[in-house]
Amino acid sequence: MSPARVGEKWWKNAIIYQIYPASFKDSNNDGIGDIPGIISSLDYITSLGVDVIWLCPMYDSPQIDMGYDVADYEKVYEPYGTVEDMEVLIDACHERGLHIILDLVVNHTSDQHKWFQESRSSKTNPKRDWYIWKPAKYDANGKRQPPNNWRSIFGGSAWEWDKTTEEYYLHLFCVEQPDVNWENAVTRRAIYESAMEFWLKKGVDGFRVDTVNMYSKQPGLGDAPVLDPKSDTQVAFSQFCNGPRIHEYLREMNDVLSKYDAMTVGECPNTHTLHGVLRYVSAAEKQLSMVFQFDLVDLGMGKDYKFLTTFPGWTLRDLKSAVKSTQDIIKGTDAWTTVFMENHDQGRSVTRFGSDKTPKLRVRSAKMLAMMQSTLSGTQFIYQGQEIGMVNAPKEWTIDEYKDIDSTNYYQMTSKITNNDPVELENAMASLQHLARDHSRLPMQWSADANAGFSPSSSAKPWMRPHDNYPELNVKLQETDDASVLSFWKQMTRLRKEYADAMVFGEFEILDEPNQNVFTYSKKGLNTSLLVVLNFSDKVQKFEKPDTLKGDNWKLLVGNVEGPSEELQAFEGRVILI
Ligand code: TEU
Ligand code: CA
Repeated sequence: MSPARVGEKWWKNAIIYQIYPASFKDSNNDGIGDIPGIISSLDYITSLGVDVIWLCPMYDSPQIDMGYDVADYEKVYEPYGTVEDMEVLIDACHERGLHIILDLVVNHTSDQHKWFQESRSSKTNPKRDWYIWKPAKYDANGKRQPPNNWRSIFGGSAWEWDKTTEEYYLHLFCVEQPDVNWENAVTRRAIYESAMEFWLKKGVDGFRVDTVNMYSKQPGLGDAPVLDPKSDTQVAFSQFCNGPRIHEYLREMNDVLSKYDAMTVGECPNTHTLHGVLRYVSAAEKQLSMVFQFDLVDLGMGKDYKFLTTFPGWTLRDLKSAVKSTQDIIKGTDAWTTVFMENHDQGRSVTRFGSDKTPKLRVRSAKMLAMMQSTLSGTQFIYQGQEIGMVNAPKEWTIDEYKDIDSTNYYQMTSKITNNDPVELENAMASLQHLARDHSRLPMQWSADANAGFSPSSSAKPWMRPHDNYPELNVKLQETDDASVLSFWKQMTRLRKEYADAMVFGEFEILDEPNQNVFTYSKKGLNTSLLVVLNFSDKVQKFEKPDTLKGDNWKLLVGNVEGPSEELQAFEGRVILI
């Protein structure tokens, strides 16, 4: 990796490739991706021009939330492999000059973790206070009620009644994911040792930190404001995101991480002010290297509940302002930012922000999005399959193909509330087809062989159905095609290194804010300047040349249409060097 600016941290100019172990590559025909499968794909990964892999949770887990419910931080989920396999992977990455980061999931554990098993066993157990326990409240009719009205992120109350000790415990996510009590200093130490230092000592280079802004809850755990009077639970982000002690905790955590010079990228949902984000990522604060802001990936989601929306649910002006809010974090500050459009919690970006209506538009819009991602400032993240332009599951697929708890909860809730109303269920399916997390979890499409080449044998049955389009959309086909999305991404990662001054570190400015079809922005580095023009519509648009392009002081660095003309074709993009 060529550092673009002297004295900058290595991770600023890095491109990080995210791997979802269950869906990446199966080595032993059980239909589940595994660590040996990742090891065997490292040459492919390095061929993309990336510098780091981020591995989603591979820890021992009952997999209620696909490993984000950790039962033991120091063990590997058996179908994925062993701790020894992880050691091999870490070494194999380092031999190739790749860094490797893991997912740090410490807002909650699985209810199968031994800490929780002890905690729930009695009120006097020494680990009782390691989780958040509260007695019931009783309403006017003497009926038992949860301690407050918080809604879980997966729907329903965030509190679960536990019969053994007759108290409720808090779970911001699913029932099987009890929240850890971060106020207990002994618990925090145990987390640092077991979840962080165990792996740092084995050589991992850092962590993606799950739900990093939820550890500190508002003192007293009071009710959230009632915004939805018809419901007995309420959206409660204001009560559990960015709580009063969060920055103290993160500084303490950083004391441990800095002993290993580890990088961190924290997940920072529901934090919408510049000031709020800066508190996590300003270098002077010494908390996190960078965070994921959700402005862009939340586009089109329902305000109160993500599935309560209709496709596409956003305008280009919304997208511009979402991009701006992540780019402005570094303007005149000591902070750093990230660029991403996909991860394991999102639908595919081509479906959401481009077009998957025809193969031609799919390929072209995937390349246009690659141009946008590659020219924005910050550390860049590519999610497995994004580099070949994978798209959401087909509209015809029924709920049986959806495996994620977030999706199945929503469908079941709709069916219960509406008494199986066919129209409502059809709407629910339309929402899932748009926004379900399942889309990013379909098996990686390696080849046109059976099951997309995900498992070695054609008789293996992948844990999720491969997308029907794999015969024409796969790595093998694209590797030998210069015009493929994959070849284009490789070109963009090369250009991003070459023009890091403007692409990675440059100052971002929108030039056509009111335009609802075309997104034009400039990136000014210390030595180079770029102009990026992206037609986000499926129609021909006028190319409004900005003043900077008068004369012959510019050249087209890259584009996605043969012989660009005076007009912009549907989903055409151009990156121009000035
Ligand atoms: O996600 C946390 C999060 O805030 C959301 O992205 C959430 O998954 C989404 O809103 C649900 O609709 C992280 C992980 O990325 C996710 O996979 C886990 O389920 C979650 O934490 C719990 O650990
Ligand atoms: Ca396997």
